[in-house]
Amino acid sequence: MKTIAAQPFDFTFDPACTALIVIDMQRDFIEPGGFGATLGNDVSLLSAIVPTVGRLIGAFRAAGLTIIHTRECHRPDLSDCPPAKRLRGKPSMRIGDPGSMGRILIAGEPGADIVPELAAKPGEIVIDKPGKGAFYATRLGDILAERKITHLVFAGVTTEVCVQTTMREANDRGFECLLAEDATESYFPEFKKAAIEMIRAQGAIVGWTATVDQVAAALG
Ligand code: C5J
Repeated sequence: MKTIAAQPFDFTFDPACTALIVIDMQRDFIEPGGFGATLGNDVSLLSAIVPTVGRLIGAFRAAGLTIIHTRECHRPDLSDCPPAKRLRGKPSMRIGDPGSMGRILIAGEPGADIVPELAAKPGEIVIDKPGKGAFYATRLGDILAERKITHLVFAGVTTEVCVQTTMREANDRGFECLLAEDATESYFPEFKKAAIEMIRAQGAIVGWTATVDQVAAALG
């Protein structure tokens, strides 16, 4: 067993039963011209964490542990995209529209892919998800059960949307969850801060938080 001096108290885990889940580090959220930018966001906030997420992935690779990458994207015919999701708000382009990195948030398009620096290596799992939560309408739950995973470390974007939603889904399914706080980011720094605080409040009501250095030190 390993222990991380996490917040709000120590996080103890068996590495063999622990997986890293990297949420939606996709070009559509991180690079100019993608979904995040169509919503009026400053994507440079998100691109800044790419090296830190890379360090966390490297620590899990070095330890030979399960690594799962998710991508928020939809089928080309949009049959898995609720009209409410596509039509909400006033983005400059909607899901499925042609953009500078292909159709926005569509599976197989360049924009839906993970940024090249963090691309999955052979043996790592990539899950395409139509929702904000990675358990909804995917095989994630089955994959974790097959591998006897009980503990999850989270990274990725955005903290208060897909990362927090997936952590809450995982928490309700009985997983012990830790968020690597410097390997996640939001377009809204105040939302990231609030999400981290609410995750670990009330005795880790959703989960724990720690830095990448702390996680890497425990795995090393
Ligand atoms: C959003 C995500 N923010 N991956 N997606 O729409 O958090």
